[in-house]
Amino acid sequence: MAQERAIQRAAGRQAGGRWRRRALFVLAAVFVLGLSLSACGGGGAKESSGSPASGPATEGQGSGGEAAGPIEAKIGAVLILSGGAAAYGEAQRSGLEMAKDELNEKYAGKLKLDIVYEDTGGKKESAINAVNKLINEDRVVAIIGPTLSAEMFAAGPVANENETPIFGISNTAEGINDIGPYVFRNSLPESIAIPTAMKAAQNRYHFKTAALIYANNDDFSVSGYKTMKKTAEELGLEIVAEESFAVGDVDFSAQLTNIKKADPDVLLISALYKEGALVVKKAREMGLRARILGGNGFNNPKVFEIAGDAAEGLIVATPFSPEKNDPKVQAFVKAYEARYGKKPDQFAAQAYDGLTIIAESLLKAGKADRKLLRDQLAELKDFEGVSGKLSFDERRNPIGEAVVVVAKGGKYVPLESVSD
Ligand code: 1QQ
Repeated sequence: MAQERAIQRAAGRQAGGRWRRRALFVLAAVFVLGLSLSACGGGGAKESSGSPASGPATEGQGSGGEAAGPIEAKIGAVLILSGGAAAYGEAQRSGLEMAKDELNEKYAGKLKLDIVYEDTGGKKESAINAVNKLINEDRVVAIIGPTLSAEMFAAGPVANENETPIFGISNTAEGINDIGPYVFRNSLPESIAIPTAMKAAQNRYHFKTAALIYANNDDFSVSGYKTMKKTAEELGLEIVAEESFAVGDVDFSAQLTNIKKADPDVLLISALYKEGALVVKKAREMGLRARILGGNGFNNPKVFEIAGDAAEGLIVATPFSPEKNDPKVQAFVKAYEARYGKKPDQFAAQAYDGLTIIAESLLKAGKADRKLLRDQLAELKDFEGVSGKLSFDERRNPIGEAVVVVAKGGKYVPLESVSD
């Protein structure tokens, strides 16, 4: 018995020793945790206050006082990375990744960019959810995208109400900037690009009649259609047919039968690349003789993949051409080709410029602060990007120029460089 009690006491002492050691360990852990929490306490307090997102390292930026680390800026990118318009988002992500790496290297020690990607699949609800997540959970300082104007009309107001800059790199519909003061874009509006293309084509081919076809459930396509119609009327063209379809449609025979009957000199198409290229293909298969002119949706190489030879002669306006004889553009094209094995399109170029504009505005702002960034963006003037020179008008709309290109042998070349 005595022996048993001695064994129990010994066991109790051992157990007591273990508990004491555990208690000491827990105390030490709490102490260390407390220390590290207080070290970044400013960042934590700032985030929960609902004020503009900024990492702990941004504290003290712009004060001119003690040296702080680089401005750490988390940027959201809301892109179409899946579904029928994914080629736009893929080009945009490539442009953003390249810009991010170059900018982080160029501004090492001053600025550290991080991008959080969200895929919308081209759906408005997904764009709204993505923007909410980026603002409230990821606490980004700014959002790039969404890809489509339709998505921007849906999700832009959410960013604007939350006073978070949202920067369109491919929204070309009318009215984007009217969403509010936190909404920007560097993509040339169709109201500038389409008339430029139509006037250049008219000067060369002297059309008398026009037909129109467009996607009637997509804001960009509807806006482009309105601009095309208005410009055709201003140019004195007679509109002999007007047809529409929905995004996702694959059979356009009924509409093109009507258009063929009307026999226009020019067919104006306002559509995203997939449906637009299928319309071009079918129109040629049916023997339509008209010249074809399209909007911004056609500025992606997928058009050539889908339409094949039928794309030959297609006229489009774009602010970016990889053929442009400008050292800045050629350096970009070379670096992009080396990295991705293909030439950049306009969507990659505008994404690349978009992130560069945000980075430079953040440096001017001095810290990753949503409001300071907005104010700097609004001041942008004469930015020399790969997609051209950019300033904003008083409504933050881009002022820029478009080049008119025509499809020749599987790529776009300047209209003025061809003879027929
Ligand atoms: C818009 C467009 C599309 C072609 C972008 C991908 O210009 O939705 O505004």
